[in-house]
Amino acid sequence: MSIEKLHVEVVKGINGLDKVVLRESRGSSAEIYMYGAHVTSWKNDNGEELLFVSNKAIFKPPKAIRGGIPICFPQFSSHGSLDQHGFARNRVWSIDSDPPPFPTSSASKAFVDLILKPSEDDLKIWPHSFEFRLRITLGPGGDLMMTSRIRNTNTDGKPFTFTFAYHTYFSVSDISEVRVEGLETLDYLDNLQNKERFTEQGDAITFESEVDKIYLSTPTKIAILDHEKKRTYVIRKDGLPDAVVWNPWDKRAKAIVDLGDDEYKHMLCVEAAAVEKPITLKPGEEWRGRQEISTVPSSYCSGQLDPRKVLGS
Ligand code: TA6
Repeated sequence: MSIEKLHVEVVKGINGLDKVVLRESRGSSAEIYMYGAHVTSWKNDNGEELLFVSNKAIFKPPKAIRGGIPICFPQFSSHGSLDQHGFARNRVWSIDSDPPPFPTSSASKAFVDLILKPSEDDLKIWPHSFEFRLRITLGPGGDLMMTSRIRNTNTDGKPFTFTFAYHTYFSVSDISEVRVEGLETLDYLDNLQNKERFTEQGDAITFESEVDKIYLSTPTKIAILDHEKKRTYVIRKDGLPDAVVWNPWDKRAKAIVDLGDDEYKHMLCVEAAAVEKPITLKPGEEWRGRQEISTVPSSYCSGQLDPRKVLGS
């Protein structure tokens, strides 16, 4: 295998769909379907899968893939007139062979640039010209970085407005044993209570029933502590003030056709997002939203994981 192919390769995935495989020398890897620019796998140096993808996921357009990292654009959830989560997750993206330069170039050779432009049909449901460029990079330490650059290319002089999320499904050993740190005491909109606004109480976020909340004005760093795996996911984000936390729990999981009845136990969505304050771009303007996810081993400290060690670093 050539050096380039070792780091970036386009192969056929499920149902003959094209996917890009990124590999780093130490053994980590990531897989991205061109359908949706959808990250469906992110593995560490030991080959352990870090993202949840349902056993019942349907890899067939127009259904979005259940799990991994769907891109929600130009609409998050039902916050608008488009179908749930917009259309970027169920369009076939292209390789962007000549992307405009990034201000900082990464040391990694394992990256891919993808682009989505609206089709004639897209313009009928969302009448705005745009260029959505997405760079996905696997860092030398196995961290996964995603940078979205969205530009208004309207020639009619009109601005457009959108909401956005990286709808990341993290793989967890047991949802009941997981804590999220960094969102405590923040305000959130509760999707299970007519999107009403509440303030989070208590120390950390733990899970014992369905959760579907949009935390507002969140810090740039959030941690998911998986006690059983002794693993902590760290999410760093930029340009994305909100953080959505979702787990469907047992009843709702049963109503989702492409999710196994018990699979909710092994997934947690923590989604870097811009929802409460939609983004408006004038023609020629560009928005940038970035998420970086990584893992650190976490150990017990008098019976509890010590989040300060994680969030303080
Ligand atoms: O991000 C949370 C959410 O908007 C939930 O309300 C839930 O419906 C979930 O996304 C999954 O949406 P999907 O359209 O992929 O079934």
